[in-house]
Parts: sequence; C-alpha cells; structure tokens
Amino acid sequence: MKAWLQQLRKGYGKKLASLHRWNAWIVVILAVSGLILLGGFWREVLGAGRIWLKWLHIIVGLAMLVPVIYYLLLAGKHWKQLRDRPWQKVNTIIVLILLVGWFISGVLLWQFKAVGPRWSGQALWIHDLLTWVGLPYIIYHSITRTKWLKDTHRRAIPNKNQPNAVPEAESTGPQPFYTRRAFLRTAVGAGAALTLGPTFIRWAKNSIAYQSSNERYFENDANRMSPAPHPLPQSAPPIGGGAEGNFRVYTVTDIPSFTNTNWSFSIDGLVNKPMTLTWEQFLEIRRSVQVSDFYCVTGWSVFKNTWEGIPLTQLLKMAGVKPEAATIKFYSGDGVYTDAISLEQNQQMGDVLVAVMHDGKLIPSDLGGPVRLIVPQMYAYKSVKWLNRIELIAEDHIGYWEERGYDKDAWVPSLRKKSST
Ligand SMILES: Nc1nc2c(c(=O)[nH]1)N[C@H]1C(S)=C(S)[C@@H](COP(=O)(O)O)O[C@H]1N2
Ligand SMILES: [Mo]
Repeated sequence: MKAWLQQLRKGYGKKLASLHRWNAWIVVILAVSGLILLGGFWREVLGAGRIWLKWLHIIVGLAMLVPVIYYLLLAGKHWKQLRDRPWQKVNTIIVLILLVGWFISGVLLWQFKAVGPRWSGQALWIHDLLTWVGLPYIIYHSITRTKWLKDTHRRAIPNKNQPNAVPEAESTGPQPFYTRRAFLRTAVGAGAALTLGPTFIRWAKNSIAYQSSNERYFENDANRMSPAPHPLPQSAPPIGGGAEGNFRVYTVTDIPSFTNTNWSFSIDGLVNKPMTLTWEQFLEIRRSVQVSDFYCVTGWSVFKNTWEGIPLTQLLKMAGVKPEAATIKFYSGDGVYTDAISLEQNQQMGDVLVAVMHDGKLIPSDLGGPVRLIVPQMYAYKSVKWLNRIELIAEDHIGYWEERGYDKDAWVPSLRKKSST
C-alpha cells in the first residue's frame, strides 16, 4: 500500500496539474449539460436528445468520482504544501464540497424511483442550490486563474524538499503582497462575479421558475375564459389546505392561450356518442374534488394539490365507450403533446381527473389551464396540459416523452404498492 502510494505520488506536481485540468473539463461538461437540461427553452429543441444528454450528464457525473478520489490520495502531500496558503486551502475545500455535494445529490436524482419523491425533491433542491452558488464561484475561480493557462509556474507550489516537485526555476522569489497584476485579476474577477451573479440568479428564477409560491402563475394567466367556474365548497378553501411545493412550468411548446372562441373539448373515436363541448357546456358537467400529490420524474413534486374537475370515468360514461376500445388517448391544445393510458389502467386507478381548478382557482395557462389532465398515481408526464381532446382507440399509443425515451411504465412506485394490492 505504501509503495503503491509512493508510486502514485511520483511526478506529483505534474499529476496535480493534469488532475486539475481533467477535473475542470469534467465540470465544464457537467455545467453545460446540466444547464441545458434545466433550461425550458431546450426542452422543445432537443426532444429525444434530452434523454441522451441526461445520460451524458449522469455518466460524466459518475466519472467525476475518479479525479476526486485520485486527488484525495494525493491530498496529504498537497495539504502540507499549502501550509502557508490558507486561501488555497479554503478554495480546495469549497471545490471538494461542491463536487461531493453534486455527486451525492446527483446519484439520488438518478435513482429517483428507488429513493422516492421526498428524497429526490431534497436532492434536486441541493443540486440546484450548489449550482447557483458553485457555478459563479467556479467561474470566478477560473477567471482569476486564467493566467495559469499561460504561466504554469503559478500553479506549481515551490518546495525545496521535494525532488519530484515541478522545477521552481520560474518562481520569482518572494512576491510583493499585492502585485498590480494580482489586483487587476481580482478586479476582473470581482466585476465578473458581480455582473454574472445577479444575472445567474435572475436567469435561474425565470428559466426554471423555481420560486416561493405558485401565485405568480395565477396572476399571469393568459387564458380568457368566461364565465369563471364556481368552485365547489371543498375547493375554496381547498380541503387539502393548499399545495405544498412549487410547480416548474414544463412545456415542449410555447404556452398557448385560450378564449371561449378557440377552445372546445372533444371526446371521439370508439365511442357511441362523440361530442364537442363549448366552455359553457363543459362547465355544466358535474365536478368533484380530490387531493393528490404531483410528481415529476426529474425529481420535483407538489404535494396536497386540491384539484376540482370531472372524473375521467364519468366523461367516458357520458360518451359510451365501445367494446373494441382499449386505450384512452389524450391530446393537448398545444397541438404537439399527447399521451395515453389503457382503459384498464384507468379503471384500476379510479382517480384520473379532467381538472379545471387548482386550490379553488382556475388553472392558469402556465400550468395547463383551462383544462388539464391529472393522473395522480403516475409521473406527471402523463398529466397532459391544455387537454382538449380525448380519443378512444383500439391500439396502443406511445406518448410524447415515451417516444423520446421516457419509461413506458409511469407508475409512481411508492403509490403502486398500495394500489396494486
Ligand atoms: N401539453 C403538455 N403537457 C405536459 C407537458 C408538456 O410539455 N406539454 N409536460 C409534462 C411534464 S413532464 C410535467 S412534469 C408536467 C408539468 O406540469 P406543470 O408545467 O404544470 O408544472 O406536465 C406534463 N404535461
Ligand atoms: Mo415531468
């Protein structure tokens, strides 16, 4: 073991430098792929590419463990050399905390099915937090160190007692406490951090819509439907006590907006009474209220939503499903997104809802209003937003995200245990 460590430490200075370089590239790849995965804009552009990118992010993220472990093996020696450089020590610790934090939360996110929605929710929060704190820090770090690309000697730590250390010929002897160069670098770094930091945060807020309440969505409703439905007594105030957690607005298209004239709701295909309803007709159908949790496969959840709407089973009864029908296909008013469940799954679940209200208010356009599907026992990619057509078909239908690599099995495992018995 000792001999092996010694072997490992041969050419220590060079090794440390190349370790740093490798790690920097890994972080760049993870940052770019992670930000693209996060950005709503890329959802539409990438399609199936998103799944590949996610895999790249996971694999490179796992690979990050190699330089971290390698460094830890060399750390004892490095640490001794940093004796007189407390800030480099602090920097090293910060970077290690970031990398390990990203790694652990990333593994939990990757294994979201095994760890369950509460854990993956926490993991996502930590993963994001580290990103918003860590990325500006690392950007600052690399800007103030870009000199290093040219003057390698800035990186090497002079140490007379170490024959294997990088030659210190270029080391310019005792350095003035603060050189003009160092000052410039710090100024540039601080300037960059100051301009990038707030932009980062604003961008984060807008692009992932991670914020402290869902109120904003209600205020920005782009739909103009009238009349407004009267909430049932269980809806206002909501019997669930109000949703816990924040929706992230996910869409593969622009957010559509609807009025009474461009909105209608159809049930067709293998039914006895195909119908197309206006908003007024739709609101006349008896509604009911349910409280349920909402789980996205990417790790976030919104708990205790009070949804009011028409149970799918009730709509299907109205239309009269023909015996040849096997699949219920859902269409979004965005003209692109579709998904499906089997008639059997619908019967088994019994709580699929064509929802009109959330926590006593009309569902805002960002969150799929005026009418969206809610499939509480499956991951939310089944819960089609801007639902405006239900078609009964005999064959299978592969939904939008399933076609692009999402699991065909959308059951939330923790709920499955209860419902399958
Ligand atoms: N029409 C449409 N419905 C959709 C999506 C979409 O992109 N378009 N995304 C799905 C996914 S993956 C999730 S997690 C939820 C997100 O719902 P929210 O945007 O209201 O939070 O909607 C689902 N339904
Ligand atoms: Mo999702």
